[in-house]
Amino acid sequence: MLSSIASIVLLAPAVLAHGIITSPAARAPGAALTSACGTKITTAQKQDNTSYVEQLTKLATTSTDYNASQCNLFLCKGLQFADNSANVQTWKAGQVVPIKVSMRIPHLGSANVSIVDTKANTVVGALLKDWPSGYSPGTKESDIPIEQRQFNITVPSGLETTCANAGDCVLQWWWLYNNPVIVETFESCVDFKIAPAAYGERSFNA
Ligand SMILES: [Cu+2]
Repeated sequence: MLSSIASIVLLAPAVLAHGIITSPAARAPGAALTSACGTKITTAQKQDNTSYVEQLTKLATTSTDYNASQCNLFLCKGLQFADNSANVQTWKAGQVVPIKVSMRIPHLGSANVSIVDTKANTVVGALLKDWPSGYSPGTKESDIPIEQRQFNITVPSGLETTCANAGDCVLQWWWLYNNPVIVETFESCVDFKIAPAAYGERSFNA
């Protein structure tokens, strides 16, 4: 009894943050994260898979093993493809993909879903979902409209080259809480590649 109370007290400081893609499988911390971003950032993300970017950039300033050239905390929170290579989705242009997001605590803000070219670190094409405001209202997860937590995206065409290989592109869910005193940025990434169009689906110039 006493020991269980003690462990609750010990766990209390690890406040859980708020958001992550729960389906398809999103990037998670592993050995590649440690080598790119360092031990502190990896431990923080292992303790809380919904941590936010600003917690991690703060840890980076005191991490001797943080490698800025390998760790971009504003792309997938620094999480690495090598730690998620077993969970690569294979999609085709035009395919409708259901996405599920969990937000443990709502924070009214903005959000979007995009495809990011990971080498160039740029969004490719149009946003697949865009909530410029009004995202994640309320005080508990069930207050958040279901269409903000479970939605479909349609895989765009024209990515067959840019996103041909796993690791070259991610689907990134991005959620920003930006009030006058606190900024919290949440990111969660799904690895995918685009399957080439089947032979009969290709168009040729005669
Ligand atoms: Cu918060």
